[in-house]
Amino acid sequence: MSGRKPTYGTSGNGSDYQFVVIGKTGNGKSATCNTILGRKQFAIGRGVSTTTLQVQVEEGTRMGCRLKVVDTPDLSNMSVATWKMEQEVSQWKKLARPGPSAVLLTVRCDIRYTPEEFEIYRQIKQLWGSDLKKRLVVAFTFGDCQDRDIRVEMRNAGQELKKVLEDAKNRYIVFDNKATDNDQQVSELIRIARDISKNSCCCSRFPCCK
Ligand SMILES: Nc1nc2c(ncn2[C@@H]2O[C@H](COP(=O)(O)OP(=O)(O)OP(=O)(O)O)[C@@H](O)[C@H]2O)c(=O)[nH]1
Ligand SMILES: [Mg+2]
Repeated sequence: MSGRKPTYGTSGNGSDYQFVVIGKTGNGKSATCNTILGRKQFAIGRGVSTTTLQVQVEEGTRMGCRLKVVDTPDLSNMSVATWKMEQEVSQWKKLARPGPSAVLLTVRCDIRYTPEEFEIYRQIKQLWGSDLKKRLVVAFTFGDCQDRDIRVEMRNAGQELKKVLEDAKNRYIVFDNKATDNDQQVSELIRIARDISKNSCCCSRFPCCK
């Protein structure tokens, strides 16, 4: 949490797109970060216990774009005061400098989205502020475990998940973090981040935005 030092990885000369990955423990936040960077840089959980206990930042280049990825702990696992949670969330934003292009909320697409999970999202949203909705993308993980059409699944989703998708302006991406070839998932993510950046700032100085 805020008292702990974040883990920094490779420190590059700036990035074109920054991603902050949030969500419930075990939903595949760290695995998604690895998929984005295309290498195993973040520790993945094996058992029932929480793996990521402090924020971790890593950078890399994919599809000609310099990417920064911020992996986060699940705040609901940390029994700390609200003001400390506020500090933690503001640290995530700072670490994603110059600012997150997209915030990826990991949601497993193979199991039911629960009110408890919605509460985790609601709490982060409250701490983050109104900027979150502009950058929110639902990252459906465990895509390899879902053989039904995700669009049909979303139509039949409960109120909570529908609300999250509404906040995200229906931006979503399905991740199969077990796939060995993940170029298509990453290029889709970069396309979404580019759209968000174009709509929220003038960033034509970045090669990826032209
Ligand atoms: N089959 C499948 N397994 C996945 C996928 N993504 C993650 N996993 C598995 O889910 C488990 C948890 O993944 P993590 O990435 O450690 O989850 P996390 O959200 O970072 O969890 P914490 O760090 O504990 O908060 C691991 O066993 C992963 O291998 C996926 O897309 N498909
Ligand atoms: Mg993790």
